[in-house]
Amino acid sequence: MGSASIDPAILDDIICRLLEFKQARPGKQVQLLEEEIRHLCTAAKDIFLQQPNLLELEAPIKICGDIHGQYSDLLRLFEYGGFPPSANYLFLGDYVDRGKQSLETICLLLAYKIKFPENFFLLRGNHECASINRIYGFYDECKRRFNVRLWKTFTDCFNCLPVAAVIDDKILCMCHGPRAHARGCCHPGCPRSHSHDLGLVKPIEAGPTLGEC
Ligand SMILES: [Mn+2]
Repeated sequence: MGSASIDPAILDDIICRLLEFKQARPGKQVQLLEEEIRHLCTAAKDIFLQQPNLLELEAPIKICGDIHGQYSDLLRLFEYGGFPPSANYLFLGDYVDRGKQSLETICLLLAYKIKFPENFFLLRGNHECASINRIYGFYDECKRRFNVRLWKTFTDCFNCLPVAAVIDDKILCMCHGPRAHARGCCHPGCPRSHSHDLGLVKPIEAGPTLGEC
């Protein structure tokens, strides 16, 4: 554990409050304290940096796509698949933007990452990038519910997310698939010393522009 670790009782309490949403009316907000969210970001960042940029995982593991701030969908997904750690999870990225509850979504995911670091995995999506989530909703949600400083703390954390995973040496997983990564790194700001070029696909000189999914 790094210096940024969270008291396990506080972590459990954060998860508990985020899950109270299940019994609440749809759209209810769970407003954590700013300090708690900062702790989630720094503790999760520590774990991301301790683990490789290309994760080597084992089946069985449930693979989940974009949540995009739809917190009730995230909870429904856990209701179907089992709440961690009853099942192992790999999320492919795009946790924030577009939906109304990016903060609840990313906070629960980071909290589970900290609680179950070897059973719960998060990849970086193109929306876990300041230049994208500045525009598509997450910045505005952080500013409205907290402040811009907190958004910058999330940026520091997102910059350390791993970009890809291989399951049982067979299944390659990354946000939007290899084509999205073919032009080179789409994750500026990453402090990792090694390249994001996974050597899997040739860079495309000219081709259709990939949309923001
Ligand atoms: Mn997306």
